[in-house]
Amino acid sequence: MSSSLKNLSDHTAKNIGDMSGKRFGILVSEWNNEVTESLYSGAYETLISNGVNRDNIIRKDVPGSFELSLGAQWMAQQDDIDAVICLGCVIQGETRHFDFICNAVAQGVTDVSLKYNKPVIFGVLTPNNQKQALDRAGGKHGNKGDEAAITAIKMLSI
Ligand code: DLZ
Repeated sequence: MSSSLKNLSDHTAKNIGDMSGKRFGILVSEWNNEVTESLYSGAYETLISNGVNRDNIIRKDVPGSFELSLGAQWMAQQDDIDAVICLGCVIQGETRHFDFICNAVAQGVTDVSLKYNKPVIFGVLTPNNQKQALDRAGGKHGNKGDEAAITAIKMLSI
Protein backbone atom coordinates (compact mmCIF):
# COMPACT_ATOMS: atom_id res chain seq x y z
CA MET A 1 0.00 0.00 0.00
CA SER A 2 1.23 3.50 -0.75
CA SER A 3 2.48 5.06 2.47
CA SER A 4 0.27 8.08 1.77
CA LEU A 5 -2.76 5.79 2.19
CA LYS A 6 -1.51 3.87 5.20
CA ASN A 7 -3.18 4.55 8.50
CA LEU A 8 -0.18 5.25 10.70
CA SER A 9 -1.99 3.93 13.75
CA ASP A 10 -2.32 0.41 12.34
CA HIS A 11 -0.08 -1.97 14.17
CA THR A 12 -0.09 -5.41 15.68
CA ALA A 13 0.33 -5.83 19.41
CA LYS A 14 2.17 -9.15 18.95
CA ASN A 15 5.24 -9.95 21.04
CA ILE A 16 5.00 -6.89 23.24
CA GLY A 17 6.74 -7.23 26.60
CA ASP A 18 5.67 -6.04 30.04
CA MET A 19 5.86 -2.24 29.94
CA SER A 20 4.69 -1.58 33.52
CA GLY A 21 8.22 -0.88 34.79
CA LYS A 22 9.52 0.99 31.74
CA ARG A 23 10.00 4.76 31.76
CA PHE A 24 9.43 6.88 28.66
CA GLY A 25 10.51 10.42 27.92
CA ILE A 26 8.35 12.32 25.46
CA LEU A 27 9.66 15.51 23.87
CA VAL A 28 7.14 17.82 22.25
CA SER A 29 8.11 20.63 19.87
CA GLU A 30 6.13 23.85 20.39
CA TRP A 31 6.16 24.79 16.68
CA ASN A 32 2.85 23.86 14.99
CA ASN A 33 1.52 23.05 18.41
CA GLU A 34 -2.01 22.15 17.30
CA VAL A 35 -0.39 19.24 15.46
CA THR A 36 2.22 18.33 18.07
CA GLU A 37 -0.34 18.31 20.90
CA SER A 38 -2.36 15.75 18.92
CA LEU A 39 0.78 13.72 18.36
CA TYR A 40 1.41 13.84 22.11
CA SER A 41 -2.13 12.72 22.95
CA GLY A 42 -1.79 9.79 20.56
CA ALA A 43 1.58 8.76 21.95
CA TYR A 44 0.46 9.11 25.57
CA GLU A 45 -2.75 7.12 25.12
CA THR A 46 -0.93 4.38 23.19
CA LEU A 47 1.62 4.00 25.98
CA ILE A 48 -1.15 3.81 28.59
CA SER A 49 -3.17 1.28 26.60
CA ASN A 50 -0.08 -0.93 26.33
CA GLY A 51 0.48 -1.11 30.07
CA VAL A 52 2.76 1.85 30.76
CA ASN A 53 2.30 3.45 34.18
CA ARG A 54 1.22 7.13 34.03
CA ASP A 55 3.99 8.06 36.47
CA ASN A 56 6.54 6.60 34.06
CA ILE A 57 5.79 9.06 31.26
CA ILE A 58 7.90 12.20 31.49
CA ARG A 59 7.02 15.06 29.14
CA LYS A 60 9.30 17.96 28.26
CA ASP A 61 8.64 20.66 25.66
CA VAL A 62 11.27 22.14 23.34
CA PRO A 63 10.92 25.34 21.26
CA GLY A 64 11.18 23.73 17.81
CA SER A 65 11.97 20.44 16.12
CA PHE A 66 15.60 21.46 15.75
CA GLU A 67 15.90 21.33 19.55
CA LEU A 68 14.58 17.74 19.77
CA SER A 69 18.09 16.30 19.39
CA LEU A 70 19.54 18.05 22.42
CA GLY A 71 16.37 17.45 24.42
CA ALA A 72 16.63 13.76 23.52
CA GLN A 73 20.24 13.70 24.66
CA TRP A 74 19.33 15.21 28.02
CA MET A 75 16.65 12.56 28.48
CA ALA A 76 18.58 9.59 27.10
CA GLN A 77 21.54 10.25 29.40
CA GLN A 78 19.28 9.65 32.42
CA ASP A 79 19.76 6.04 33.53
CA ASP A 80 16.12 5.65 34.52
CA ILE A 81 14.73 6.56 31.08
CA ASP A 82 14.33 3.49 28.85
CA ALA A 83 13.17 5.16 25.62
CA VAL A 84 12.66 8.66 24.26
CA ILE A 85 9.93 9.72 21.82
CA CYS A 86 10.56 12.90 19.82
CA LEU A 87 7.46 14.63 18.46
CA GLY A 88 7.52 17.52 16.02
CA CYS A 89 6.07 18.91 12.83
CA VAL A 90 8.11 20.72 10.21
CA ILE A 91 5.93 22.16 7.45
CA GLN A 92 7.50 22.62 4.03
CA GLY A 93 7.97 26.33 3.41
CA GLU A 94 9.42 28.35 0.60
CA THR A 95 12.92 28.40 2.06
CA ARG A 96 15.50 25.68 2.60
CA HIS A 97 14.96 25.98 6.35
CA PHE A 98 12.76 22.88 6.09
CA ASP A 99 15.60 20.72 4.72
CA PHE A 100 18.09 21.95 7.29
CA ILE A 101 15.76 21.28 10.23
CA CYS A 102 14.56 17.87 8.98
CA ASN A 103 18.04 16.62 8.17
CA ALA A 104 19.49 17.92 11.43
CA VAL A 105 16.84 16.37 13.66
CA ALA A 106 16.85 13.03 11.82
CA GLN A 107 20.62 12.79 12.19
CA GLY A 108 20.57 14.11 15.75
CA VAL A 109 17.96 11.62 16.90
CA THR A 110 19.89 8.77 15.27
CA ASP A 111 23.13 9.87 16.91
CA VAL A 112 21.56 10.04 20.38
CA SER A 113 19.98 6.63 19.98
CA LEU A 114 23.27 5.01 19.01
CA LYS A 115 25.32 6.91 21.60
CA TYR A 116 23.08 5.95 24.51
CA ASN A 117 22.04 2.55 23.12
CA LYS A 118 18.36 3.32 23.69
CA PRO A 119 15.37 3.69 21.41
CA VAL A 120 15.00 7.35 20.45
CA ILE A 121 12.02 7.56 18.16
CA PHE A 122 11.65 9.98 15.25
CA GLY A 123 8.04 11.08 15.52
CA VAL A 124 8.44 14.15 13.34
CA LEU A 125 5.93 14.94 10.60
CA THR A 126 7.36 16.56 7.47
CA PRO A 127 4.24 17.48 5.46
CA ASN A 128 3.75 19.97 2.65
CA ASN A 129 1.03 21.84 4.50
CA GLN A 130 -1.01 21.96 7.71
CA LYS A 131 -3.85 19.86 6.31
CA GLN A 132 -1.50 16.99 5.54
CA ALA A 133 -0.12 17.36 9.05
CA LEU A 134 -3.54 17.21 10.70
CA ASP A 135 -4.47 14.19 8.56
CA ARG A 136 -1.55 12.40 10.24
CA ALA A 137 -2.13 13.75 13.75
CA GLY A 138 -5.45 12.15 14.58
CA GLY A 139 -7.06 12.63 11.15
CA LYS A 140 -7.82 10.32 8.25
CA HIS A 141 -4.31 8.85 8.13
CA GLY A 142 -4.26 8.05 11.84
CA ASN A 143 -1.82 9.52 14.31
CA LYS A 144 1.94 9.34 13.96
CA GLY A 145 2.13 9.84 17.73
CA ASP A 146 0.54 6.39 18.15
CA GLU A 147 3.05 4.97 15.70
CA ALA A 148 5.97 6.56 17.54
CA ALA A 149 4.82 5.14 20.87
CA ILE A 150 4.28 1.64 19.52
CA THR A 151 7.69 1.77 17.88
CA ALA A 152 9.30 2.58 21.23
CA ILE A 153 7.40 -0.28 22.88
CA LYS A 154 8.39 -2.71 20.13
CA MET A 155 12.05 -1.75 20.41
CA LEU A 156 11.95 -2.32 24.19
CA SER A 157 10.34 -5.72 23.57
CA ILE A 158 13.09 -7.08 21.33
C1 DLZ B 1 12.41 28.36 12.34
C2 DLZ B 1 11.44 27.26 12.16
C3 DLZ B 1 10.65 27.18 10.99
C4 DLZ B 1 10.74 28.19 9.87
N1 DLZ B 1 9.74 26.21 10.83
C5 DLZ B 1 9.61 25.26 11.79
C6 DLZ B 1 8.67 24.23 11.63
O1 DLZ B 1 7.87 24.14 10.68
N2 DLZ B 1 8.61 23.29 12.61
C7 DLZ B 1 9.43 23.30 13.72
O2 DLZ B 1 9.34 22.39 14.56
N3 DLZ B 1 10.31 24.31 13.89
C8 DLZ B 1 10.42 25.27 12.98
N4 DLZ B 1 11.31 26.29 13.15
C9 DLZ B 1 12.06 26.38 14.43
C10 DLZ B 1 13.31 25.50 14.51
O3 DLZ B 1 12.99 24.14 14.74
C11 DLZ B 1 14.21 25.97 15.68
O4 DLZ B 1 13.46 26.05 16.86
C12 DLZ B 1 14.82 27.35 15.39
O5 DLZ B 1 15.53 27.34 14.16
C13 DLZ B 1 15.82 27.74 16.53
O6 DLZ B 1 16.89 26.81 16.63
